[in-house]
Amino acid sequence: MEEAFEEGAFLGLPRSDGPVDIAVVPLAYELTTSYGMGACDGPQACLDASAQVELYDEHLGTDLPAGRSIVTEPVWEGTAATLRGQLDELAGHALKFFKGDLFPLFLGGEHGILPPIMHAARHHPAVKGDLSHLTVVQLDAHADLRTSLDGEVFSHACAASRSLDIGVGRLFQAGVRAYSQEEHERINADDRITTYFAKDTQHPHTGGEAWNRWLDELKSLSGPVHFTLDIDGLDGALVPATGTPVPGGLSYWQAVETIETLFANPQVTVISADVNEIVPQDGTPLTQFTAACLATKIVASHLRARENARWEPTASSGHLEFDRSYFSKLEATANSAF
Ligand SMILES: [Mn+2]
Repeated sequence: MEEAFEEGAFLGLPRSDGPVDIAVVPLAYELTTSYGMGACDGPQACLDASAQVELYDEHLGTDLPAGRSIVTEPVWEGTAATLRGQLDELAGHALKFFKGDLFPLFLGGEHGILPPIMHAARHHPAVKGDLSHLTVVQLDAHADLRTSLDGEVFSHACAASRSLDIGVGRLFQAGVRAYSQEEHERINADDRITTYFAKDTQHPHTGGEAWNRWLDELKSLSGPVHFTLDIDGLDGALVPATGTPVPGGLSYWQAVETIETLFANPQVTVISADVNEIVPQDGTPLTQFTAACLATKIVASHLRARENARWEPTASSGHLEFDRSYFSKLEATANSAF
């Protein structure tokens, strides 16, 4: 059966009436980019490229949306005058998708979107108001564990450190191959962080063993998980237009295996995901198409989790008060707090 096609929507899927199962949430946020620019236009480029992704999923055995409702939200853009004001706006926008009734897939935008998404995730019923219940699984070339970059504590280079600082319980990273001494020291000092370095997992002779340890790590996780995919975790050849492409990264199939293994873990509920640092590539759609393929893999893996009763809608208690000026208030104390 030929479905209607909607220009600019994820996989070209038209909006349907009734309850939403998956919300694709584009976030045009780019305030702290340090090298290549263009992450602001990345989400729409990824949505446009997704029109060329095959709808058939071999694990589902059917075409997406597989009888489900996948809705593409309008592109979000911040309007506040300050960076912290925009983080508060972004968190307020993300909050709508953390009621437990649907699965949100955020498309970025620079990696600085992660802390406000985490602040909103605090309100997911499975997280119960306490981010220490939440584990973040991150694929990234960078550790994103700096204290600050260019004087900014909410830089994309601090996405993981700030997420831990605002309360995230555990962090598992792979693909990491560009990091500072300070970040290396934090990896060693902070018990909440487990890092698999690309020099080990991509080693030409012993990489397979290290990679299997990473997969075992994913299989041993439990509880609610947010998956954050910085596309520069992939080898730079696959995503040459991303803000900071780095050689020696993960293969496409390693990213796929990470997604499939994580979503297949019966002890884990993946409550949300983001694909970030997407930048439209001129001349070839390779960067945004790679991002679109992996976003599709996330969606298919979530639907498979539903099929196998590993994800069910949960009702929000709604009692927890949301702090709409959380990041603005941190501003005054940022230097001392972090
Ligand atoms: Mn990153």
